[in-house]
Amino acid sequence: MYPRSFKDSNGDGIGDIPGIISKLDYLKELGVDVIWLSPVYQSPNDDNGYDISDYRGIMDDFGTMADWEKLLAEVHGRGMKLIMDLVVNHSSDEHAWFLESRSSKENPYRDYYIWRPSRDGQEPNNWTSIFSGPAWEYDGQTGEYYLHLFSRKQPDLNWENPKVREEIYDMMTWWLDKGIDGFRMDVINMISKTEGLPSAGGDRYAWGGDYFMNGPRVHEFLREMNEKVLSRYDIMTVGETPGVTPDDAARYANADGTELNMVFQFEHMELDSGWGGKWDPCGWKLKDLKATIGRWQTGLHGRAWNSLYLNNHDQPRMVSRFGNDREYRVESAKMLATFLHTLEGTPYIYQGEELGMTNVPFKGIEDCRDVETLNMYRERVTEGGGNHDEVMNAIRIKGRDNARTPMQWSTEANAGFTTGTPWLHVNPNYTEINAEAALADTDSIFHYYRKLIALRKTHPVIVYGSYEIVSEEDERIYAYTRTLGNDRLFVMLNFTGETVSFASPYPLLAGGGGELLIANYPVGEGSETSGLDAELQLRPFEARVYLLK
Ligand code: TEU
Ligand code: CA
Repeated sequence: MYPRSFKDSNGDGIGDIPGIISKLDYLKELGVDVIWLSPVYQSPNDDNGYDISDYRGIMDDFGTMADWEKLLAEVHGRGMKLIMDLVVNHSSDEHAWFLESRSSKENPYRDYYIWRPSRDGQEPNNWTSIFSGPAWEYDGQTGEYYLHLFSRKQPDLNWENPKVREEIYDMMTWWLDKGIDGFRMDVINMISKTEGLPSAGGDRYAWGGDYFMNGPRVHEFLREMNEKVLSRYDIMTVGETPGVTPDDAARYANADGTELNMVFQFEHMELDSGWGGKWDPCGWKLKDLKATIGRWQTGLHGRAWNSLYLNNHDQPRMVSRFGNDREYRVESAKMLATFLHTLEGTPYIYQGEELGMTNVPFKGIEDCRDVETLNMYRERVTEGGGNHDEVMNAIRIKGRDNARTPMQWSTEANAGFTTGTPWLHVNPNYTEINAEAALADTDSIFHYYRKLIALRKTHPVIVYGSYEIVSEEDERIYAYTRTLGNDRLFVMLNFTGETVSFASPYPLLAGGGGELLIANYPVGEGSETSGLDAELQLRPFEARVYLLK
C-alpha cells in the first residue's frame, strides 16, 4: 500500500492514515492477510517517504502517531496484520544524525554516514547513483563527499559502524514492541559495501553494483539483526534485494530462519529492459519469463521461500506491461492474477492491481513527481540534449508514477480519492475502472482475486506443491503443474491476444479426471474433446486451473 495515493480523508489531496482506516473493510473483503505499508515516518518527501528524517515519528501529511495506533488496532481487529517498511540503507539528509554528522569531522555522528575526501579533485570513486548522476555529493561544510546510492537527499548509513547497527536494532525493537507484525526491508542487500569502495569499470561514471550489492558482510549483518531483534518476535520479514540470484536468495531467505523469511527478486522485472537498462524499454519474450520463473520456482523449492509479484509502487502497472490494457484488459488482468496466485511463494497485490488499473498517458514531465524520473529527465533531456518525446515515451512505459496515481474508488470527482486537488493526477480512466463498479460486478477482476485468494486457503497443493513446466517450448501458452502428494494442479495461461489451440497432456473435463477450479472465461463441457489428446481452444489471455484426479 502506497499511503500517499490510497485515500485522502482531509481534502489536502494527499492520502493519509485516517483515509486508510476508512478503507480497511475493502481490503478485508478482498481477502488480504497482511498489509505492507510503504513508509509513513517523518520525511521531507524527496523520495515520497523513502528518505526518513525521524524513524519514530509519523509524517505530518499522513497524520499523528495516535492515528497510526488506531490503524494498527483496526487492522488487528479485522484479523489482518501490518508490516512496516524498514528503510535503513540510507536516511534523509534532514535526519538529526546527518545534521550532526555533516557539522564537523570530529562530530561523534561523523561515521554514521560514509564520508570520503575528493580523489584528484573528483568524487572518491566513479559510482553512479541509481537516481542519475554521481553517487557522491560534495559538502562544503567539511570539504568532503558523502555517499548516496539514491538521491542526494538520501545519504547512505554506515553499517560498518556498530553504533549505527545498534541504533537501528533499537528502533526496530521500538516498532515491534508497538505490535507490528514485521518488516519489508528496503534495498537491504545494499547495506554492506566492499572495503575501500573501489571504482568500477573505466568510465568517468559507472554502475558500481558489484561493490554494494550482496556485499561482504551483508549476511553477517542480517544474522546479527535476526539474533538481536527478529528472532525475538513472531513476525514476517521480506527483504527487497535487487540483483539477487536464486542461490543468493536461498541464503537471505533460508529455511533455518537465521536471516529473513523471503526476498523480492528482480530478474523478471528486467525482461523488458534493453541494453540501455530500465529507460530503454524493449519487448519481452514468454520463453524468458518461463525461464526465469522456472529458475526461481525450482531453485528455492524446499530451500527457501519465494515472493510473487508483478506490481508495486516502483513498477509500471502489470496489465499494461505484461497483459493487454485495451480490448483484453479484464481477461489479461485475471490471467496474470492466476499466474501470481498459483506459483509457489507468497503473492503480493499492489493497490489497484485488483481493479486492473493501468499505466497513465502522462502528457509531459510536469505531470510526473517521481525523483527517479525527474532526475533522469533532467540528465538526459534538459542537460543531455536527449529527445523529449523518446524519453517521455519511456516514462509512460516504465515510470514509477504509473503506479502512484490515486487509487480509483468511484466515479466521483478525482475517483473519490480526494475532495481536494490530488498531489498527482488521477488516471482519466477512473470513470470505468474503480472499486465501486468492481464490487458491484460479480464478474470483476476484484471478485476473481477474491476467488483466487480463497482457493489458496483451501488447497495446500497451491501453496506447497512443486512446480513443473509443461510444453516449455510453446511461445504463447504458459502451462505448468504443481504437485503435492496425490494432488496435482494443472495451470494453462494464454499470454497472447489470439485464440490458441493447445494439446493438454492430461485428460480434462467430461469425466476425464480434471476438476476446473477457476477460469477467466466460461468453460462449457461441450467445448472440448475429453480424453488424452484434448485439443483445447484457449481464447485471448484465457486462464484455467484444474485439479487433476
Ligand atoms: O527501491 C529500490 C530500487 O532499487 C528501486 O528504486 C528500483 O531499482 C527502481 O525503482 C527501478 O526503476 C526501493 C524503494 O522501493 C523505492 O521506492 C525507493 O525509491 C528506493 O528503494 C530508495 O529508497
Ligand atoms: Ca490527506
